[in-house]
Amino acid sequence: MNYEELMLRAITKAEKFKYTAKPNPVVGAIIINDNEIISEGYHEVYGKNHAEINAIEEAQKYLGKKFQSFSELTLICTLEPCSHIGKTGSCADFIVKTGFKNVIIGAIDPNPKVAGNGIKILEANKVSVKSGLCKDLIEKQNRFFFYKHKTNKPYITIKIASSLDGKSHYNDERVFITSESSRNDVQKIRANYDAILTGGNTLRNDNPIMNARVNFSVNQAKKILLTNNSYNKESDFFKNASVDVFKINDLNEIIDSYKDSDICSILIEAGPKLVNAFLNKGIVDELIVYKSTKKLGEKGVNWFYEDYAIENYGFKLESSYKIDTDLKNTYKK
Ligand code: AOF
Ligand code: ZN
Repeated sequence: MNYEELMLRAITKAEKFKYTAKPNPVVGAIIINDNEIISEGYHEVYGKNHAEINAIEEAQKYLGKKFQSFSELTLICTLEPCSHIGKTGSCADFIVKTGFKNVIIGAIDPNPKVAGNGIKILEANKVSVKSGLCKDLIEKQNRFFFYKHKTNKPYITIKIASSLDGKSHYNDERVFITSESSRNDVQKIRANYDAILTGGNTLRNDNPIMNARVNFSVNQAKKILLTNNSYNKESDFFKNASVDVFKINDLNEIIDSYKDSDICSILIEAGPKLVNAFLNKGIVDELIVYKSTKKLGEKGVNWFYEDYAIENYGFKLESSYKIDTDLKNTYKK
């Protein structure tokens, strides 16, 4: 059978679990004999079975029917089987114990707990391993996960809504700047991220919930609150959520504290002060600006105080398109 076609099938089908597997990567595994697919498995839900385990458990139903021993079969998996005992057991050990002799791997797991150790376990137990098939595609598919482990920091995106004249809000009154369609688009963006960060001012002024209100299943993001002042623990932000509260001012220290956690991406939704403070630190990777046709005028609070501020922070426009009457601009470094 064609390994590349099968790898592409595993990648495509794994994508379906993008929102429920996060902050873990999406992973697919396919078990074949010479002429047919015996079973498939996916990492469907964070904290639950890894892809290989689901595929092996499914294949066990056909033992003695479609095949006599696992040594006759080949396992194709998009990510290197894990070597660590995490929320579930080690996939590499389980593959050896099951009796496989042939494993085809897409990308090497960049998680330092694994990082080649899965392959070592397989090879030490006389399993033939080939890796690197469709590697680039898999790294792109799990871009936050690979970014985190390559750079030792989560991928950070700031999302703002701006009036045509570059304002954020009025000090004394709450206004919606962007259209309903843009606000629905934000819900989908939130669904992609592992954590959502805001500041005390936004919490006190807007009482936001900041979860992803979408019509599909999502492992909701962790919430992060940065504040030096008192806040209402009963506010909507805290409902059904795991919230980390920081009273420290060093933004690098806050982001650094996620180095060894599962969090691979953070979406910042905050006001101009905190947004500019993050941009000044140079630790932001992406900036999404929803720009409306509405003007707030003199009374409005500026997002930035200089012309070309976004460019001066080192960002380049990556994409720009209309959502209803708004413009969605995405900038990257
Ligand atoms: C695999 N197969 O399907 C996935 C893997 O917390 P745990 O125990 O679920 O482990 C999560 C880590 O395992 C994750 O960071 C990544 O290194 C690896 N993911 N490995 O063998 C899978 N999802
Ligand atoms: Zn595993």
